[in-house]
Amino acid sequence: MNSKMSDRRGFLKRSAALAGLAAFANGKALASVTPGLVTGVADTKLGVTPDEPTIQDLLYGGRSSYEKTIAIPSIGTLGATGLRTLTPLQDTIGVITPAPYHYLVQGDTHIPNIDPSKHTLIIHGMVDRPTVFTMEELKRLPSVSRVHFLECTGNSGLAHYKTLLQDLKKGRKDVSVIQGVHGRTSTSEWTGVLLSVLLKEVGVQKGATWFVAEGGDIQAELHAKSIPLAKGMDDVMIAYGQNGEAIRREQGYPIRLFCPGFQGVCSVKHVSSIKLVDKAYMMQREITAYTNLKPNGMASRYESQVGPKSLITFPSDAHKLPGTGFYELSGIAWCGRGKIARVEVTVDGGRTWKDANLQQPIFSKAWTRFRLPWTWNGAETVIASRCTNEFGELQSTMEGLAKLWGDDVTPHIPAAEIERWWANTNIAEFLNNPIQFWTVKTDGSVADATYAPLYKLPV
Ligand SMILES: Nc1nc2c(c(=O)[nH]1)N[C@H]1C(S)=C(S)[C@@H](COP(=O)(O)O)O[C@H]1N2
Ligand SMILES: [Mo]
Repeated sequence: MNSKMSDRRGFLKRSAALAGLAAFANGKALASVTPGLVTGVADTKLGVTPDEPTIQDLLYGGRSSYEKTIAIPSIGTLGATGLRTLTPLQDTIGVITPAPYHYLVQGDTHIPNIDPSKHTLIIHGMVDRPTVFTMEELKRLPSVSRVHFLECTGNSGLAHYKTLLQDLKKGRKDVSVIQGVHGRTSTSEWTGVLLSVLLKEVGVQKGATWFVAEGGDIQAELHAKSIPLAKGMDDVMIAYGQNGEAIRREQGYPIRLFCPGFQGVCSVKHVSSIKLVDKAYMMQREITAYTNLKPNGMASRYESQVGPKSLITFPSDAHKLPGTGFYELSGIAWCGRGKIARVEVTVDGGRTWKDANLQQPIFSKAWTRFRLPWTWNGAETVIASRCTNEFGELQSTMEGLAKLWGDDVTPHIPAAEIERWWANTNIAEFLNNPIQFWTVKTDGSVADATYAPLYKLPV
């Protein structure tokens, strides 16, 4: 430090002490501001006086007014019941989703603002000591922090693509395939108590094989979900923290059940009751919704784990490349079972695949950021990513997935048949993890090349 600088610091210290705090920040509400913070934040000589926000705004922070990215209201919201927002995947950086960008699926138009001092969690049913836990009690127990994705069961479904086309037809401008079709997933660091810790406290009785978790929010239909007890004993968490702060109201304040790697509907927000039982309870959200209709007319239920999945987020259809030359292709890969082991990228329509660099550390059941240097020569080309998890399971194409789903119920399925099911039923609606192809056009614009060729029916 040179002497001029140390002089200046001395001056600042002295002047703060002399002038008192009111000299800073144009006299804005300072009562709750600590002296050190004011000196740092508001002193014009340090060049950090905020233009727009008030000191109070800065106490919780705010982004630059030049940043415009938002989690847009879900496609097809007009007329739909419930609240939904979509994560802006096209603008994601790294692997953590800031809470304001976390997607939202609320089965009701009501988001409760629960007083944590009044909220409790009861664990009952087939247990030795039925127990009511207050928030204070939960927070005294040993905790864990883990980075995990959450994904809505319906994410990437063909039904969302159809809705997107309808919205575009109505003149909506803010929607893209990357956000509109795929934006029901986010990744956060979740902090809480493992359910296994609580189950040990209450003593699980012999014969208990499932538990039913219920949300404490008042909805037209109660949000309740049956989960296998084995999952509960493994890595299910009662989470109260999200990215280093209290879980957001939209994400289930003050606590949510968090079931890593399982479809989003299992992660019951505002959880207030866990009942140990000896069978799945066939709740509304596992029988009349979130089931996959098969070609033979039978629906499969309790399909829970998200398959290996990846998406190139840049460039995607929300972007337009400004010209030829160097770009870093980037995207996210995740799976409900373990870690992502490999992501391959094609820039020539699938003729050749190159290994992308994976961001370290790789978390289990979490987004993994991948990156690959790329020089675009200006010619039209098709790009895509495909991932493999640590068990060697490879992400498939739409066609591959349809065969997989159909295999055990019918013999060979001709492609035309598959298309007909997609058009007429919700066969491909849930737990979709197809390879997403993007066409980079000569003008630099990017278009979806997975859903568009399949969905040929009138909107
Ligand atoms: N209490 C309650 N829990 C809920 C829901 C709900 O509507 N109410 N929606 C479920 C669904 S379908 C999903 S995908 C996730 C969404 O969680 P998020 O809104 O935090 O993204 O929460 C699940 N848990
Ligand atoms: Mo969901």
